[in-house]
Amino acid sequence: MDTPDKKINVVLASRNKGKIREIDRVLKSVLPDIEVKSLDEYPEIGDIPETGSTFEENALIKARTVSRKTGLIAIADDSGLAVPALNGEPGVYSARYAGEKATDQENNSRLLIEMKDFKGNERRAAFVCALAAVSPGGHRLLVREEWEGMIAFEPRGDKGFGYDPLFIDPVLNLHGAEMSAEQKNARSHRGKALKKLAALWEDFIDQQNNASNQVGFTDLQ
Ligand code: ITT
Repeated sequence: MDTPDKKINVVLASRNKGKIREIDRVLKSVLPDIEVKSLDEYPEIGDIPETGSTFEENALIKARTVSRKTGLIAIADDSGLAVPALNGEPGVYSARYAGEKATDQENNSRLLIEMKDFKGNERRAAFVCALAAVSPGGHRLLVREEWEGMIAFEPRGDKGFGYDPLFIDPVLNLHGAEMSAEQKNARSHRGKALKKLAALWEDFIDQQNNASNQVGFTDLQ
């Protein structure tokens, strides 16, 4: 009798509900062999200080910390909005642009104020997403994707999260917060990064399996 393949447990190292919803949905379709556990199952893991100066560094910090504390593979997303005319701000500070505990609405208001005199190309922006997967043995997988668009003068839509109400996708000509989950995942920095991660996943798992077999072998010598 065939036994079904055992799913690989993976912890999603995020407490942002908007991100979690999007990541869960895409992972179910691109990596059906993994069981995604929530950080809520590990209340002892407190806030993880994001001390890096790049999205990649912060994604690795979050994934490494959660993998060490749970003994499982962890996937972390560090993302944000970069406006070239604001020298890349809010960048890695996107979640706290209007202050340490700022709401999405407060961050959006600050962005509109900072950009109030910007016209045309000065309103160009890109969402960036760095995704890191780290295994307890220290193997890592890191990918990055971007979503280019424009910042509107007024918010629109009630879907999504973060800066979605202000971000206009030039292809669909819709604000992020007006898009269905499918539309956003097909266009977004996160949707594209998740697909890139899925394409590299098998090699990542093989690497860590080979390494643990080798450890077993050396232990016997
Ligand atoms: P975790 O670290 O727990 O995952 P966080 O919200 O602190 O949650 P980040 O430091 O990566 O995560 O900050 C991401 C911020 O960037 C997020 O709070 C939004 O303001 C913005 N952002 C990222 N992706 C977005 C998206 O798809 N749509 C709208 N805003 C987005």
